[in-house]
Amino acid sequence: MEDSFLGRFRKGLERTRDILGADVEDLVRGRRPLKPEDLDKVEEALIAADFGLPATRQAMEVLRAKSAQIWTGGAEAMRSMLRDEIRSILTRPTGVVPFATKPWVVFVVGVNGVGKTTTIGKLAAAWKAEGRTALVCAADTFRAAAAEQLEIWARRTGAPFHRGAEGTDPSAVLTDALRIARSKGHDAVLVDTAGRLHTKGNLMA
Ligand SMILES: Nc1nc2c(ncn2[C@@H]2O[C@H](COP(=O)(O)OP(=O)(O)OP(=O)(O)O)[C@@H](O)[C@H]2O)c(=O)[nH]1
Ligand SMILES: [Mg+2]
Repeated sequence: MEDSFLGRFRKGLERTRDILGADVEDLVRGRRPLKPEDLDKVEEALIAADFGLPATRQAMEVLRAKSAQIWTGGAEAMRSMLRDEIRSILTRPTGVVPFATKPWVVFVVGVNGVGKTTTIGKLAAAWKAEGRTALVCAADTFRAAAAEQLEIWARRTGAPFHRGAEGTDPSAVLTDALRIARSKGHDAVLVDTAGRLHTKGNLMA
């Protein structure tokens, strides 16, 4: 495992670490005002380190606004500034109270094969054990046999199941599922969705 997966993972991050550790830190080590050329170089280094454009833009805004702090505090100030910024972005959304609505609707989304359908089976079983009923909705109308796989989980857990015909609009399937859940008084609707990359903004919307 170490050699195959973790080893490869570490190796994959090496380039990012080298670029951020050497190139970027060298630029801010000198304790002097950051010149526009320095900032351009930092931007290039972040892109080369696979930060991606949106994250790089965000990081550059912070670095530009706080370049005076970097000037006095050097590389360590820059590191802690970026660390704080990342932490604040990762703050959990507040106000999410499970089962605050009836039905409580949960969309399970993620990359293909990551375990969405299995997770729905587990949630349905766990909630059933707590005395709640969750309607399982097959909104993956894209991949062949996706609904059948979900139906197996619904049968195993004794959860009510709703699907549409293959290729139909997922939102139509969901609308029907919500209507059923409301009329039967189910506590939750678990929505299985077609696998997609989280970076595909149009498919996530
Ligand atoms: N080891 C392990 N395997 C898991 C886990 N969850 C799911 N799997 C396995 O991963 C494979 C894919 O799981 P699915 O639940 O079908 O994944 P999915 O995200 O619904 O896949 P798509 O619908 O194709 O996008 C199956 O062989 C599961 O048995 C887990 O927590 N641990
Ligand atoms: Mg699935």
